[in-house]
Amino acid sequence: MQLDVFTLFPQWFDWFRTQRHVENAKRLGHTLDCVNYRDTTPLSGGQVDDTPFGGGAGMVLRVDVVEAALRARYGCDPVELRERRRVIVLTPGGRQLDDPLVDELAAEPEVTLLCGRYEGFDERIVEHFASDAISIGRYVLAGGELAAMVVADAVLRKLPGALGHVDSAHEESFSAALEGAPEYPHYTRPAEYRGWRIPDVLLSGHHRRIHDWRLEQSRERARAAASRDAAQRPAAGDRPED
Ligand code: 6GU
Repeated sequence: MQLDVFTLFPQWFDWFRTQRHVENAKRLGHTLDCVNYRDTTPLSGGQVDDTPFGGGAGMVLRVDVVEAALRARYGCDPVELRERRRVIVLTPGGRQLDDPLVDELAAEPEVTLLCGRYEGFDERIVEHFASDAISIGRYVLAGGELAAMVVADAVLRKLPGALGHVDSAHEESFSAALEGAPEYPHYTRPAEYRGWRIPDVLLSGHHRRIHDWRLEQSRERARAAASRDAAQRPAAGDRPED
């Protein structure tokens, strides 16, 4: 996969690149490159954003600045680019990231993540240059960089060979192998600590029973999460978006 991140803060990704699975992905031939919008801005003084029409707080990333950055990188009109490449804007109102979406992105040969800053993007960027808009949850971050790292982390670790053990990304939380449920509990030595014993079944050496126990634990966690979410969710009609 060729993964490109457009940002005003490429140096924030220096730490991210040092992670084992990111280094492994690169060794396997995948790429992670950061592009600074400021390097190709057509505006003077390195300007990349502007005040919002209609007034209001904050600054908005300009559409001409993003077009220039995409053209310089891909050598084509960004309106056409999105037909052949996933071009994703990171924005709190986007489609919420989940395991199926991560799998979908991990199967793409080319992905571009566009980070906004301050009040975000001129909407024409979203409308005309992006193939997708993604959010990492229902809260607001100061910019898209941390969200881009979350997406990149989740996607890169899914690439075959990026994790040490081949099965590590197979039977994990929210995977199809666990019916989309959270992962079962893990234990390691010591088998007893302060009187807290690990479940006997895990010491039985009985693979079928261990598998069945784990699947049942996973299902139980899914049920607990569902009832917790139902209890937290305001009743229909009380939600601000209703
Ligand atoms: Cl993708 N961006 C920002 N700024 N805030 C967010 C987000 C993205 N996802 C959740 N909150």
